[in-house]
Order: sequence, then structure tokens, then C-alpha cells
Amino acid sequence: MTGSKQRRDPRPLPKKLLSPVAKGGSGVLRFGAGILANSSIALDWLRLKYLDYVPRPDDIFIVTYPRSGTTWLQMILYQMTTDGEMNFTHISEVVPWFEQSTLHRRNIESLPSPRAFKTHLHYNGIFSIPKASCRYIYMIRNGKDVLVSYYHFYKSHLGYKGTFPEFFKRFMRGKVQYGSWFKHVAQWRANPRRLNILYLRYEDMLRDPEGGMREIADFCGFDIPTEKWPVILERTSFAFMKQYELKFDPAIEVLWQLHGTRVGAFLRKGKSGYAKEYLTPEQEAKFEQAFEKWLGGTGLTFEAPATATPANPTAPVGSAGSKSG
Ligand code: PPS
Repeated sequence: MTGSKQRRDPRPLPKKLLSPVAKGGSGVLRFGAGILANSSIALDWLRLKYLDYVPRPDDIFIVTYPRSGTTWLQMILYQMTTDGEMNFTHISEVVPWFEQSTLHRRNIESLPSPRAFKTHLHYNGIFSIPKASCRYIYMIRNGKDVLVSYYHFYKSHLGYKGTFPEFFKRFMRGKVQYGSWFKHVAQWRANPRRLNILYLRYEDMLRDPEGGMREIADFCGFDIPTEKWPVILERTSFAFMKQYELKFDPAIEVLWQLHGTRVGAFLRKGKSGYAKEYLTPEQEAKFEQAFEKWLGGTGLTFEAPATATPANPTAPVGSAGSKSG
């Protein structure tokens, strides 16, 4: 028996011990699962904060409480730092959501400089922003408008079924995704660690988008050619972004991160006969064999519908243009 372990039948637990476990079993399990889930989030977060994220001096963090104009800033930074083409699937592909990128094992190291990240992280606390020698842009929006916008977002994207008064209470208590708006704003404005922050107001950006964008460019040290400004202004306008709304919608972001879904690939070509460019002769032969076995002799054909015209309504059964049944 050397080297092999003898299997012992597990002894039954004494009844006295078993009964409370059985009674509270599901609760204990739920509690355990909760701890595991939370610790895995904490580990992911620690990994991102201390291992995955290696700060670069030209990194830019777009920081907001949700619904304060984050996506607008993502687009502004994207337009300023690239050719501005709209050939990305989702804006997070080019300006990642910092705290989500670790969950999806995103390699942020491979992004070209200057990198821009979106984040809603608080200034203080365990899950707070990494404090680095880089740039932070903090956009503030009137909290009441944030509240209303967030309520609609909860309904449209998070399956919220409550009423507005109920949501109001939640928001005021900080019982929403990113906690208290008041705390978020207060801590970021206090900035005790003296991070390099540019503060913007959403309302000022609306009143004078070009002024706000020039402040951003100055703060980031971007030298933007004169002829590029009209393009940036046009592409970051609400109307332009609305046209490309799916490229900014977090629902698409989730699909893209989890499954690599690409928007615009659903209605692909709308033509027939291109399968021959894909199938090898062996695959063709196998297909034909199976077709013959299952459908040979039924008259079904996919040839050009030479006979399926109004002039010749008696097209063979099963051919294109004919009706079945
Ligand atoms: S999120 O879910 O936290 O990322 O949302 P966020 O992008 O921070 O905020 C969404 C609101 O910003 C408005 N938005 C804009 N306003 C003006 N101009 C442009 N280009 C623009 N892009 C986005 C967007 O309409 C949301 O506000 P509401 O009031 O809900 O319309």
C-alpha cells in the first residue's frame, strides 16, 4: 500500500451539530458566497491598483460621479488624441473604463500614450482612485440633474422598477451604484493629496463647449492644429454623438467586453452565394452528401430563380420564390 492513500468513509456529523447547519444552511452558504464574491472583487481591485496599473506621467483620468458627462469627455479626449475616426466598436475600446478593465482582463499596458481612462471612483476609501503623478479631469454636474438622469438610466439599463420618489430616497442615502453624490463631489473637491486636477462644470461645457475644450487641451498639453478644432467640436456635439449612440451605450460595452460583440455586424451582406469563398472542396462534398441524403429528390434548389417570375408563376416546388405548404 505504499504511496497510495486509503479511502475512509466519511463519518456522519453528529445530529446536534447538523441541525443548526441544516436550518441555517442556505443562509450560511449565501453568506459564504457573498464573502467569496466580495473578496474576489477586492483581489481584482488590488491587482488593478497595484499590479496591472503602472502609471505614466501623461495618463489622463476622466473622473465623474455617474451621469455627469463622462462619455462626452471620453469622446473629447478621443477626438483630441487620435484621428477621431468612428471605427471603434465602443468608446471604452479607445478610452477604457478603468475599474471595469480589470474585471475583463483588459491589457491597459498595450494602450498607446497618452492614455485616457474613464472612472467613477471615489477619492477616498478602499476602492478609491490610484493617486499618481498624472492628470485628472473632474467634471461636476448639478446634482439634481444627475439624480434625474441616473433615475432614467436605472430604469432603462438596470431594470429598476421603483418610482421616482423611491429613487430619490435611495440617491439621497447614497444607496446607488457609486454611493453618495455629495461625498464624491466633496472629497474630490477637497483633494487632500494635491493631485493635479482640472475641475470642469457640465453646465459651463454646455454654455461654451469650445472654451471648455481649450481648457482641457491646455491642461493636457495638447497642441491641436487650428483646422482640427471644427472637426472636434462637430464630433463631440450632442447631435453627432446621438447619431452614433450605440458606440457609447454601456449595454453594448458589456456585450463587447464579454463576448467581443461588434456593432454593425448583424446585418452583414444580404447577398447569396458567398459560402463558396469559405468552404473547401471537402466541406462542399460533405455538405452535398448530407443534402442528398436529407433533401435529394424533393426538388429543392437554390439556383437562380429563372422560372420564379410573374411571367412564369409555376416555379418548381421549393425553388426560390415559391411558397411552401
Ligand atoms: S455614465 O452612465 O455615467 O457614463 O453617463 P455620463 O456619460 O456621465 O452622463 C450621461 C449624460 O451626459 C449627457 N451627454 C451629453 N451632454 C451634452 N453634450 C454631449 N455631447 C453629451 N454626451 C452625453 C447625456 O445626455 C446624459 O445626460 P441626460 O441628462 O441623461 O441626457
